Amino acid sequence: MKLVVIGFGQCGCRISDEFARLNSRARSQRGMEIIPGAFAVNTDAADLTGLSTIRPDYQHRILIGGRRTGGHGVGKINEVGAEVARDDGDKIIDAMRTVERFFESDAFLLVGSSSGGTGSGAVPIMTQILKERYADKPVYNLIILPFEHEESTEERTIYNSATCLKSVITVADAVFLVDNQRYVRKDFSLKNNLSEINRLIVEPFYDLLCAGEETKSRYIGSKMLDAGDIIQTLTGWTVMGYGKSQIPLFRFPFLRRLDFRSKSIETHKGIQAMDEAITELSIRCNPVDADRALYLLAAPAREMNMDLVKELGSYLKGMASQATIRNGDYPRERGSLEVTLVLSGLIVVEKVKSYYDKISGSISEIKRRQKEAEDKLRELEEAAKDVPSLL
Ligand SMILES: Nc1nc2c(ncn2[C@@H]2O[C@H](COP(=O)(O)OP(=O)(O)OP(=O)(O)O)[C@@H](O)[C@H]2O)c(=O)[nH]1
Ligand SMILES: [Mg+2]
Repeated sequence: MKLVVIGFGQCGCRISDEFARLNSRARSQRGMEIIPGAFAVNTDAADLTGLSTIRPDYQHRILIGGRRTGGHGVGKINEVGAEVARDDGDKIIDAMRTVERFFESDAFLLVGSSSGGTGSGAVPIMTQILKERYADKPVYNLIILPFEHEESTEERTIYNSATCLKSVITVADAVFLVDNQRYVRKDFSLKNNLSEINRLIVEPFYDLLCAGEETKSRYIGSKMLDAGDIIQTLTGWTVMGYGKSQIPLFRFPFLRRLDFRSKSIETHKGIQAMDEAITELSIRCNPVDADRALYLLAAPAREMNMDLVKELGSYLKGMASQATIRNGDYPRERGSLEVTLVLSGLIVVEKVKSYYDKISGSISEIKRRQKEAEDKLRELEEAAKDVPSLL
């Protein structure tokens, strides 16, 4: 499957940059293209400069809201992020259209944090604009939820998240949720931690996107997972997980045949990887609430057999009992057995509900304060009306 990835705001742009690296990896390791376009859109010029892999021209790194924000971001006011996207939506599409491989994709993926200003406001608006323009292509969102400490120190965090989430779920074909807090690893410094988190967020897309683009016969499994399977699976609130277990690099073939235990070892390793994928889901949720699920098993061809694929299916069915489950196998690298898992159409996501609950109690107070701030600003402008200007 080929995705055009568009990041908005600092968080979204960095993750889009990570997708650009994923594509370089697919090209060099597997000779294929999975991200025909990776773009970065921001109201902050310095953040755009700080990226490393997305091409540095103005068609790939797109500055919006120039006159309004002076290239310095929207200061966490996501209404302004939304307005700027509405004003500059055509500019974004025009910039991307000039990139020749823009049309080669199966779907769009728009990325941003829920709690900032630019990404949180721009992702829903651009999703709506893209859906109107390209009715035949699904538009997916990947939304990053804030760390716990940000929720307690910054009131806008919850407000932005709630308004962003309510908006994206009404326009996008599916919304991948990622909770930053789930990725906190205490042994990294914050900056490295964010890069490491971004790498972990993007990693599960690697096999998933590559599997359907494979053309070499030795890498084609008995059930190939392609863009159609993925598109059929994705709907509404969606989470991803990824698990890996190591397997011995080499075992004598005659021993493998004789050893009645080897089959159970493979099954055990497979279940272990599936279990990790479920435990490490990108946001806490209960698989029983999923309407659809998909898993991809990637392992050396000799380790893979239909029994193993079936075992994994029944294991998952035991947990996601309401879900229609699709699957695929992908004969790949030696030494490990990897499971990529997608749960979609979730009917309950506690974290999302908690944002809605938290702001519905204080919505009138927040609106009152917003109005007060706007009134004060207007008063100041009014008072300055008769003061001569030096400009
Ligand atoms: N995973 C991850 N989270 C990030 C990254 N950068 C920022 N965040 C999170 O994103 C939120 C802040 O959003 P930003 O993307 O910085 O905001 P923005 O969209 O640029 O909006 P403004 O700066 O207000 O114009 C916080 O919750 C951060 O923890 C990143 O590289 N990776
Ligand atoms: Mg910013």
